[in-house]
Amino acid sequence: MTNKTKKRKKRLKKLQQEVADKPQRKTIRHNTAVNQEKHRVDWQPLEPDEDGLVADRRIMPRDETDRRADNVTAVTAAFDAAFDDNDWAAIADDTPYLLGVVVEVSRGLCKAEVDGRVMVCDIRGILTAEGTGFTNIVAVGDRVLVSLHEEERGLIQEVLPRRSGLARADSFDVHLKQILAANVNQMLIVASWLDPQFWPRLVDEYLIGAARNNLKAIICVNKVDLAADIGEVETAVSIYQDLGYPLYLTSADTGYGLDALSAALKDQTTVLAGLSGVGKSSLLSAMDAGLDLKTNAVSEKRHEGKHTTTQANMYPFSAGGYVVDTPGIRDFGLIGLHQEELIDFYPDIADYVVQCRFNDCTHDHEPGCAVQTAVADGQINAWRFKSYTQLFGKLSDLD
Ligand SMILES: Nc1nc2c(ncn2[C@@H]2O[C@H](COP(=O)(O)OP(=O)(O)OP(=O)(O)O)[C@@H](O)[C@H]2O)c(=O)[nH]1
Ligand SMILES: [Mg+2]
Ligand SMILES: [Zn+2]
Repeated sequence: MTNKTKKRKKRLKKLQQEVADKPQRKTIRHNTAVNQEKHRVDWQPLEPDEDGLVADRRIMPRDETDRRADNVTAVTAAFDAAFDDNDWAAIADDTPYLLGVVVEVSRGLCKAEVDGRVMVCDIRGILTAEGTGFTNIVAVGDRVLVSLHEEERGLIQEVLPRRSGLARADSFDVHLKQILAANVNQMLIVASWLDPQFWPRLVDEYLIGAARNNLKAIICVNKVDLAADIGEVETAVSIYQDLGYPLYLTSADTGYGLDALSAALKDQTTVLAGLSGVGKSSLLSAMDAGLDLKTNAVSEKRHEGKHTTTQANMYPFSAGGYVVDTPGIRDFGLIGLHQEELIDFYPDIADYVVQCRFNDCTHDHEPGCAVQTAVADGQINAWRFKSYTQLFGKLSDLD
C-alpha cells in the first residue's frame, strides 16, 4: 500500500468516525432558515438574487454578517481532490443513512437524488457552514447522508467532503467562498455569436474563473445559425483553439455541432456558465430529449436574456454524467484576484512581457514594448489583448 493510499484510508476512517460520533437527535430541531420556511406546504423556489441564487448569506442575522466581516477567519475553503464515488459510498456504508446527491438548493431546504428518486430534504439544524471556509452549507452536486423522515421527505444529516467545485470568493472576506456547484469536473462556457453578441472579454473572465477553480474549460459558441457564414465565426474564435481549449460551434435551433458537444459532456459532471440568453438551457434540452428546461426569448430591445433559469440545478445527462444548468452568473472569475496575477491567465501575452524594455511596462504607451509590437504584428490576438487591458483596468478599480 502506498503512503498516499494509507493516508487516504486514515482520513476516511477519521471521517467515518466523526459521522458516527455525531449526536443523533430524536426530535428535529429546525434552524432559523428552516423555521422561516416551515409554514411552506412544500417545495417552492425562493426569490433569487440578481445572479439567480438564493444565497445563505442573506438569511444570516444581520449582526452575524457584520461579525464575519470584522473577524477574518483563518479557515480557507478547501477541496479534497482525493475523494471519489467509492469513498463517498464507503462513508455512507458505515452509517444508517443513504447516500444522496443534491440537485437543487433553496433556503434551509434542498432536493436530493436518493436511490434513484428525487426528494425534498430538510437540512439538519446542527449543520453549519461555520468553520468550513464556505459560506453555504449545501450546494448542488454535494454528496450527502440522508435519513428518511415523514413520507417521501428526507433530512440531510451530513455533507461529505467536496472533491472540487465552482466557488466564488466572498466579497467581504476572500478566505470564504460561496460554493455554486460542488464536485463538478469541467465548465462549459457558453457564449452566443449574436443575441447577445459574442463578447470575448466575458469568455476570458470565465476562463479565469475555471482556472482558479481548477476546472477544465470547454468553450461553446452557440447560435451560429444567426451568423452570415460559419467561416466568420470560425475565424473570430479560433484563438481559443490555439490556446488549447476544446471549442464547439453549435446551434440549439438547427442541431449543428450538438453531437460533438454532447460527446464532450458524456460521463463528466459539467457546470454551464454564460450570460443570460446565450442558450444554455436550450442546448441542454436539444442534446438530451429527457430534459425539457424552461427557455425564454431574448429581449428584442436590449438583446439580453431574461434570467429564465433562476438557480443552479443538476440533472443526469442521458449520455452519461451530470450537467448543472445555471442562471447567467458573471462575477466569479475575478473576485480576490490581484492585478499582477492577471498575466498568469494570459500565457499568450506573458511570452512577450519579458521582452519589454521596461520591467514595469504597462504595455500601453511605453517605447520598446514587445507586447504592443506583437499585437501590431498579429502575433498576439487583438481581442485577447483588448480584454487583458480591460480586465487589468477593472482589477485596479477593485483594489
Ligand atoms: N437562433 C437561435 N436561438 C437560440 C439558440 N439557442 C437558444 N436560442 C434562443 O435564445 C433564447 C434564450 O435561450 P435560453 O436557453 O433560455 O438561454 P439561457 O442561457 O438558458 O438563459 P438564462 O436561463 O436566462 O441564463 C431562447 O429564445 C432560445 O430559443 C440557437 O442556437 N439559435
Ligand atoms: Mg436557462
Ligand atoms: Zn510592454
